[in-house]
Amino acid sequence: MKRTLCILATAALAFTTTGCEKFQNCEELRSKFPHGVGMPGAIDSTSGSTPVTTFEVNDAYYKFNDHLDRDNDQIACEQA
Ligand SMILES: [Ca+2]
Repeated sequence: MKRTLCILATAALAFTTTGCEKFQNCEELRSKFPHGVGMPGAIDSTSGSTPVTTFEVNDAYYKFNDHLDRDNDQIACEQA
């Protein structure tokens, strides 16, 4: 499982104190994570008969962008 750790960042306003970017919308998030980002063990509940399984597993990034998880399945901006 690929995981990206967030590191300390001090510069750009788009970065939080953990270094995770907070995105304004799914278009922005998908520029970094094309299939969305979610918590470990999350299961897509909104993509019909074929759940998205290719999202990036990264709990820190998910937590900073959980406002983009409209159905609360612990995956933000899931897309095949
Ligand atoms: Ca979701």
